[in-house]
Amino acid sequence: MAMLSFEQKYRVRGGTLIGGDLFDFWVGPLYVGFFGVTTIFFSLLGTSLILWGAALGPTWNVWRISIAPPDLSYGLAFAPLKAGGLWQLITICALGAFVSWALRQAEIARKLGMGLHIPLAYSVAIFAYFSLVVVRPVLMGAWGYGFPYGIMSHLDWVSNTGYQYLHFHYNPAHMIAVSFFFTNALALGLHGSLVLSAANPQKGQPVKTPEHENVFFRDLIGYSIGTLGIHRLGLFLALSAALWSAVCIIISGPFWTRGWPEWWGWWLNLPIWK
Ligand code: UQ1
Repeated sequence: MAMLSFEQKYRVRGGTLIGGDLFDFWVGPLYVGFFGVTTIFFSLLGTSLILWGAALGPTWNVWRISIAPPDLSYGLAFAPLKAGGLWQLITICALGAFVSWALRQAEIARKLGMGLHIPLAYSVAIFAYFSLVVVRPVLMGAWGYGFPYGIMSHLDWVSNTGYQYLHFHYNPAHMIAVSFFFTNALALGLHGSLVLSAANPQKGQPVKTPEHENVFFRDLIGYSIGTLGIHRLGLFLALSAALWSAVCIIISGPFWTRGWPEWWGWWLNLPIWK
């Protein structure tokens, strides 16, 4: 079916999560919806607050602009705008925009009768951000544990937070997250190259089918996970990478306050060495 007639067939009312027909229309190629409106609202407001925060700051150098969370002394209270309150409002806007975007994905998926895999996957990315700026700060008792919004400043935050635990690579959840990130890159590298190799045969040859893809991997390693399976594996690896990233930072502070190398003392302390 040509895309235009396909779109016409599915550009129908319904599938919305809230508000019935309200905002249930398209602008050009884009679906609007209630959550399209809230996405635009939070994005514009959040971006304006970032620009305001930048205007208050000492520099317009894009690398150095930074909007910091409140001082730790404010605990979990609201801070004055110029002392971290802007960071708090920007965080609310960011979460409002991200969650609106996920719900807009869900509405579009419902309209098309598709599964909710995309909003679910995107929600895991939102959860990783939520872990850094809400879950961990709340567990630690101060918004000041959130990371600053700036290109260099957030890198400094990551570095400093890592060194607080002496050697963050000894964090077992960090190890698992990194392993998932690398395995995810391996899987996408294998998949992308396999699909392109099948779609780009030698001159004059017909494009190859998934049978060829299966046989390639059976010849190579005796196993093919299949065309659907590789996408299930990819989604699992990607979501696991983000979830273990969230775990590794949430446990750092709220559940383990010493250096991460010391955590491995459990191994040296096993009674079998006595
Ligand atoms: C694979 O087996 C497969 O099925 C045909 C794909 O689908 C196109 C792939 O992209 C890849 C990479 C594989 C091989 C992967 C494993 C885990 C054996």
